[in-house]
Amino acid sequence: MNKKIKVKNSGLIKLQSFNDFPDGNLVIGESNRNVPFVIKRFYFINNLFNKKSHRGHHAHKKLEQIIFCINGSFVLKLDDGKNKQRILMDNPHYGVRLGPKLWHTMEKFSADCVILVLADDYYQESDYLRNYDEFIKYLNKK
Ligand code: T46
Repeated sequence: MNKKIKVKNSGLIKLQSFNDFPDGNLVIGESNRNVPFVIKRFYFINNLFNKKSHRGHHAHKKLEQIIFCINGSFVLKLDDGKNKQRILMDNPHYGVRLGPKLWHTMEKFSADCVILVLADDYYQESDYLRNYDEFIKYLNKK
């Protein structure tokens, strides 16, 4: 995993962990501590058996999220309208902040990949920018 994030409205979140090898790892996130908001919603994505799957392809207007790959791996592509970055998500101890106005795409999933996302708000379709041109226009609005 590349630990230097150069796009805006992002950053790395390190979770606390206890390694009890060979009896497992315990990995912890807490609202307003290592997770920089109060978690109102979480969702996970699994069963990524189609190697050609692409997910994401959108940005959010206001939503704050942290994305983790808690098993397997995938490639997260970020684009703040100026800078682009690809991050290999293969370390369950690190999450990536998906702040507002950050176009994101997920691809190249391993079959055992499990993605966990923490969000600071409930689902609202009106918060999504699902068209790239609309996203660029939204960035230049204010
Ligand atoms: C994101 C990336 C990382 C709901 O009804 N409630 C929900 O909480 C979510 C997350 C989705 N949905 C519905 C909306 C769509 O009809 O589930 C369907 C699939 O969602 P979407 O195509 O947006 O899934 P992804 O994987 O492209 O994006 C998801 C999140 O939606 C998005 O916020 O940032 O994961």
